[in-house]
Amino acid sequence: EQKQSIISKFNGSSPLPPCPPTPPGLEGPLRIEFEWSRSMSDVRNSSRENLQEGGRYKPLDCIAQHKVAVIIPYRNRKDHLKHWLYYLHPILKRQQVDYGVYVINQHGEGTFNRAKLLNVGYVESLKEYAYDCFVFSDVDLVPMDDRNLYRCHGEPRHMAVAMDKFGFQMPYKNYFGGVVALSRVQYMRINGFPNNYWGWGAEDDDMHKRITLKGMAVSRPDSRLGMYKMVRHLRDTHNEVNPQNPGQLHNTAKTMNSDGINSLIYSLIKIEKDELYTMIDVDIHAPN
Ligand code: UD2
Ligand code: MN
Repeated sequence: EQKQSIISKFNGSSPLPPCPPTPPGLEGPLRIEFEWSRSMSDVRNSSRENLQEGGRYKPLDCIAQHKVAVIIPYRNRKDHLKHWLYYLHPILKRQQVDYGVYVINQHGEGTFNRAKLLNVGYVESLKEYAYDCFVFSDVDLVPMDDRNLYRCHGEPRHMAVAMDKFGFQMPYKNYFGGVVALSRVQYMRINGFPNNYWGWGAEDDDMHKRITLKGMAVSRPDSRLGMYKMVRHLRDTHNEVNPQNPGQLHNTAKTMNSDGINSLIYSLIKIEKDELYTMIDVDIHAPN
């Protein structure tokens, strides 16, 4: 009987069952430690199992109900990426997602633009596979409970609701930073994210505004499941606080239909397939 099912699994005659709504192998609360001695080869050894090139994975024994591109805005954070990969690959596998990890590297030394990099990740990941859900995650955030599922919901989802750096609370009511998940339909409804928030701040508030302006609500896990650890860090160079950014929030209603995924312009430099991730190196035409 078992042999028969193993044979049919490989000759394709009997399709795999859909994965169950609640993944069976979750662990719940996790112990997360950002060990400074962890090396990239430790990370490869613990994370590479059953991955396809570029950091892609599909459950082996069922058909995933969610095709998720995980998109990370990035520049010069090798150390953080290492911790992220170490923890997230095993978690995403336990969550039975059909996923790919896309690290969107801002080329050059110009002013950083997190939201524009996320837009690039959306476009570039869709060129590879028919993803229906996009999780946008900072490189320095690791969930402390694997029941916080990396998938999309009926409303746009804010996932990082209880971060250690904010005392495991929301810093303010409409906070939408850190890690969020939007379906393809939800993302297109808000015309993606803004392209003109250069430097640090307020782009996450603009995303939240876009969502409510289009009549959607934000869904969140409860604060116990939504706990996160952030790797401690200083503000990066070329990502200084931009005091112009908050003022732009007054114009979101006017500009969001013309600034977003429909006005995105960038130059692709290189796509590099690592075994644990796909690195998209991109020139986003930053001011200096
Ligand atoms: C907060 C929010 C973040 C975003 C940002 C404002 C948290 C945990 N996150 O992050 O979602 O809204 O404020 O812009 O509160 N990055 C690089 N290289 C750089 C600069 C940034 O890789 O040189 C990426 C990286 O993924 C990083 C993210 O951008 O995690 C956000 O930048 P940050 O970590 O410096 O900002 P932080 O922690 O204040
Ligand atoms: Mn951070």
